[in-house]
Amino acid sequence: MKQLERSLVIIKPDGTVRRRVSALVLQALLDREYRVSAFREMKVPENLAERHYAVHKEKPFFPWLVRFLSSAPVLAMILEADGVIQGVRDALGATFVQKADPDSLRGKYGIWAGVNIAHASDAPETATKEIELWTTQGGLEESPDAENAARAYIQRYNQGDADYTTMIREVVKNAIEQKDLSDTVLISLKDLFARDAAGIDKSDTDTLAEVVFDFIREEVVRE
Ligand code: RTP
Ligand code: MG
Repeated sequence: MKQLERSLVIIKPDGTVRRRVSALVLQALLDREYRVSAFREMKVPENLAERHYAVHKEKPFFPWLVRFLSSAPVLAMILEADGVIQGVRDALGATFVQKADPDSLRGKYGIWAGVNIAHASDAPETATKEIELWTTQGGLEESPDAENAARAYIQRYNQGDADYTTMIREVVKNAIEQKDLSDTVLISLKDLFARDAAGIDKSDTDTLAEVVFDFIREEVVRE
């Protein structure tokens, strides 16, 4: 029997701490009829984040990217279907949030630039490598229960109308435009990332806020 194509997909910390947003992203992926063969909420150790993004090791943003992925829990999963690799990337949209189609998942829910709610494998060879890495080093396990775990996550968190995307984007955009690196910005980010973060430690949502604040600082200093 031909094995279905597989993709390693991660809802990054900025997605996962916004519980309803992550449930909506997950729902949108499952609506595309992908099979979920592994599903795990987890904190990413820095050495796993470094290995996951090893292709970007020489880039100036690499240390920031590793801190971002490790800041707060993520949802790591393996999705399976013919064409799943390109399909998930199409659903996510362009890497940089401002360049992503407004109807794509990054366009709807991404925060700013590379703070873009999700990762997805970009080719069959990288998918194989990433799945090997996350199953051997990240405790991600293939299981017949994975699909139910993903559906239970959606059921639990897709209620209500919590979506702080616009508010968080406004804070980031205003801070960059006004070169505002005051405590008020950091405090606002800490508040917003904690609002819909059921079950996630405040220290983790605070760390994510600090990582996003560092991104703002780099943007302001670069100009
Ligand atoms: P991903 O690997 O996370 O699925 O994203 P991608 O393929 O669309 O983009 P890639 O080029 O692989 O970049 C990996 C992640 O690094 C961050 N990034 N920041 N500051 C920057 O210039 C910059 N460039 C990339 C983003 O979080 C991006 O998703
Ligand atoms: Mg990539």
